[in-house]
Amino acid sequence: MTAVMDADPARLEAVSRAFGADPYQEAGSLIGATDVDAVIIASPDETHAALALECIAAGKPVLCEKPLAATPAEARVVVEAEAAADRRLVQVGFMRHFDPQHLAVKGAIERGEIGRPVYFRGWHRNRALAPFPTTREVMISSAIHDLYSARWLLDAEIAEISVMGAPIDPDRSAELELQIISLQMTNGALAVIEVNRDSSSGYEVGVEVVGSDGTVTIAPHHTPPVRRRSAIAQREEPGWLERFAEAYVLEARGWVESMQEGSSGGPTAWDGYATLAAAEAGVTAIAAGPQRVELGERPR
Ligand code: ISE
Repeated sequence: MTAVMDADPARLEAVSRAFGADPYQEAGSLIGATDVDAVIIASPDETHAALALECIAAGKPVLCEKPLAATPAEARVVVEAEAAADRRLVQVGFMRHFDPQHLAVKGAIERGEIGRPVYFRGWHRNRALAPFPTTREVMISSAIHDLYSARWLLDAEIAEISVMGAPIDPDRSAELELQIISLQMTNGALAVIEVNRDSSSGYEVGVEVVGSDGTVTIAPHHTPPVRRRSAIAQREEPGWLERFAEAYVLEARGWVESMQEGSSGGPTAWDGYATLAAAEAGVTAIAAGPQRVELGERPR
């Protein structure tokens, strides 16, 4: 890591010193630096699109944390800018794409072990963490991962989204921290996703795909059960950094290797746009009922 920029001077100093990376006060000068070959964007969501566009303009590959942009329209501008550059430059940080447990599910589907996938069931449970999320953040910051997984594992776009929401502890927050999302996919498959931002236990993400000739369910990721004094205990991870620690490393390593090999893997700018468009439609659906997801033409 040759350079780092952070708006927090103390954190910038600490990371710069820990990794021997040149500290930058401003992102544009980091992106333009001659000894910077590629960029990871892990800044606040509303800065993602502009920084990704700067990377594309500089011709530098970029791994951009989700969401790709603050709005689908901004994400579409990134998609078009990459298409105009006529080379794959953008990967979006849907790290479950690199999680071994999710890849095992994807592999079973690709080997035809369940026949034609017809139904995706997802669950995504977080422990309550301050600052507590708004209804919109539950969808855009959390459910966006599950929407990506449904698109990825069913190999189809989301045609229509419906959402029901409820507060979990109204005394703590009136926001809809529990959201049940129903999808109809462009290939006719269906999906139901439960997103819960105040799980009473720990952090858990699960997927199950039902096919025409079988069902595949993600293996549990918890530590092994311990039996003791007539009780069985299993430790759940406290949060996503622990649960997906391996996936984050595999994501970054795969991104670097794709650049070294000139290959292109992982979630694309289009994935970032299409998944965000579905999430935005989901926010609307909470109050307005089922929404069609209109993506427009995908650039060649
Ligand atoms: C967070 O931003 C993430 O990306 C995590 O993967 C997700 O589990 C969490 O709910 C989000 O807030």
